[in-house]
Amino acid sequence: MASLLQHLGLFLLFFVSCHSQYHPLDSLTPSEFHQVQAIVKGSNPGSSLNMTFQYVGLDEPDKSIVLSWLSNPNSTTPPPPRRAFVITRLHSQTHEIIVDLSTQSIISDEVYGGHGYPLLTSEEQTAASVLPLTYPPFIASITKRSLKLSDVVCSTFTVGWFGEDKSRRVLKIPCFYTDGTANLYMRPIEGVTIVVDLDDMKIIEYYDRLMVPVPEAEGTECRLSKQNPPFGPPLNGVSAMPPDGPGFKIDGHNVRWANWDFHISFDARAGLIISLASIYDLQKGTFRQVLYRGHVSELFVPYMDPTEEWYYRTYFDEGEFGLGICTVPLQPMLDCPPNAVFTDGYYASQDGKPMSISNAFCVYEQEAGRIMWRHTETDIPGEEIKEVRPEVSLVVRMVVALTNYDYILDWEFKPSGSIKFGVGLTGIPAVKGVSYTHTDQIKEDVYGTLLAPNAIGVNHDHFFTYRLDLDVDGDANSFVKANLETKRVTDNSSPRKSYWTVVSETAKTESDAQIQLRLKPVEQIVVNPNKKTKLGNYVGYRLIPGSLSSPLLSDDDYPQIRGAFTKYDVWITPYNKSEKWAGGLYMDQSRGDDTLAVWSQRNREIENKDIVLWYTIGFHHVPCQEDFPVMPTLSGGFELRPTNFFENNPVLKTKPPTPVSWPNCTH
Ligand SMILES: *[C@@H]1O[C@H](CO)[C@@H](O)[C@H](O)[C@H]1NC(C)=O
Ligand SMILES: *[C@@H]1O[C@H](CO)[C@@H](O)[C@H](O)[C@H]1NC(C)=O
Ligand SMILES: *[C@@H]1O[C@H](CO)[C@@H](O)[C@H](O)[C@H]1NC(C)=O
Ligand SMILES: [Cu+2]
Repeated sequence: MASLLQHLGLFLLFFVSCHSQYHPLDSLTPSEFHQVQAIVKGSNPGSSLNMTFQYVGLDEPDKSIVLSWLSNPNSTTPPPPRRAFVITRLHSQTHEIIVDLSTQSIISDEVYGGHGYPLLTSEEQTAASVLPLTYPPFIASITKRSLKLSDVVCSTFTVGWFGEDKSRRVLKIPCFYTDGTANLYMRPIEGVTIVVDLDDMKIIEYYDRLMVPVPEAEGTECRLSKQNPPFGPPLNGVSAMPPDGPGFKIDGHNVRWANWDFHISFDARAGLIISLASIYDLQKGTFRQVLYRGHVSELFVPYMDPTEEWYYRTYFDEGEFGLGICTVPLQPMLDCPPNAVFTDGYYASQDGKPMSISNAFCVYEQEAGRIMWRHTETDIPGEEIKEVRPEVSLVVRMVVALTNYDYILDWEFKPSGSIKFGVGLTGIPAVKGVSYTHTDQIKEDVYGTLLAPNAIGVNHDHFFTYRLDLDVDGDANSFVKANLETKRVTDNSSPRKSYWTVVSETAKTESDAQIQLRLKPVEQIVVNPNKKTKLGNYVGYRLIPGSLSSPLLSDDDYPQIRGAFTKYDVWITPYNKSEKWAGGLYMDQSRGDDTLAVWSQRNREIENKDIVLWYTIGFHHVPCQEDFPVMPTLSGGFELRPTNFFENNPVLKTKPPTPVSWPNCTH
């Protein structure tokens, strides 16, 4: 423990010492949040009390400016100007404001006139969620159900868009019963619909349509302190702090480990952003670019129950609630192993002041018992060769808690050049209260699985869309589809009747790169068409997809119009700084007019250009009883893997790690 604290101390030192010389992609600092708050409020002295900050973040400098500044760190040119992008609401209007921090001034302030609304703030959700508790018709509904008002807790759900011409900023308020449990999501109070107008902060619609029993509290607890014996067999923790401290260095927001170098930053909407990932090439004696910037761009979670109380539950969690805002402080030793180092994150409260999330990310070296490579050779007489390299990788983790669900999002950097993206789904499945207590009673479609008496776990999907601005050995890249095609042998030249071969095709425009993977055998490679290996192969990185779950909603269904960016597993777009959010900048009640699917209709050229890879990893979730009352993590992921990027195996000359010598332990 002492050494853990030392490492944290070391980390803080780095952090402080680098404050003066910030990196152009660093997230805003607490002091910068305060400056933005003062400048924006100062520009509206009369109404500053009524203004709400829906989003405050770094206004990312132009890529060309960042790259040229970074390539010449000793030049006298000043770093790109620090700017903040701010979205406020004032007098029922959405404002987009750009603040220049070097001149402490507002560069632009425009009212947004399009469809959709910005990220919700935590404060307005809290304010909306307590309104029912003093609303007489709701109190009557609770009394009618013989429930105690003091045990009712309400939450906030976004309402989606279902073809309405006019919209107001509203939320729906679901309520739950906590009598006898802390697992409120397992005790929904069904049948009541409450709509709150956020601009006026009052209930504008209320109806109580049906009486359904609230599922029982029994068996819903997930706290260890509330469990009774018998307990499961114990699990021994095996990981330990390496005696020499971590093998990585965090300098400001830059992480350096083994052959990797990258930058981490925090954003209220995206959560973790990885930038400027490059890998050291032992043969070339230099770092080579892989990824300019990468993050989750949207998280679409539509439920499959079309009834009055459930149809609208089609969330776009990132654009509506913010993966950063919902990031939870990681618990040392539990969420991350003992050797982890933690960093904090900041976002703006509704009032504009910085809110801190301590331990928002953890960084740790992982020795997971995997083998990096090995070979055994016994065919040489008198000589037996056994070469093994255990795998050690570096993980950056964040955990996002979106009401009932918890998502574990990992970036794993491997010395072999791969980046693995891990997605873990855990937490509490959303259940619907019903009258049934046994499946024998169910005669119609109930849109899910009975998980407990009176509780249906409703079917749904989780689609994580990643935006990956790959710069493979430079920013001019192409996208190659290497199709594996069956060839027939027809001329009797071989006893074989068939084999498969690779037929490569370079995507010229965006439509050539829209791929529905399904069962198609295709290798998808982002290559640099201007760089070849010594043997003449184009240097590249290929996408190894994860679980393939394409949307099953019809194209004309409203949630699918808004989530049209999930239609293809893979899209490629030419780089455009403003095309960051796959579902659009204003996701709440969006109408699907600013999605990746719409931008791509321009069918722009993507060959030998700075291109962005969009990849969606999806999960269809049919709940099962093991998900009750809290579900064991369901894991998935995908990988970006060097493909003819290096001249040969980049970890050929990696030495096995020195065995850890345990203190107080004799061999
Ligand atoms: C601020 O909001 C309050 C309540 O909504 C309203 O009464 C007041 O007039 C507003 N102030 C300004 C300056 O618009
Ligand atoms: C930048 O300046 C430092 C200190 O003067 C020097 O050590 C370093 O080599 C220089 N780097 C480049 C790229 O010129
Ligand atoms: C960048 O994308 C936006 C949104 O699709 C578009 O309006 C704009 O014209 C694009 N800019 C360039 C330079 O292509
Ligand atoms: Cu799920």
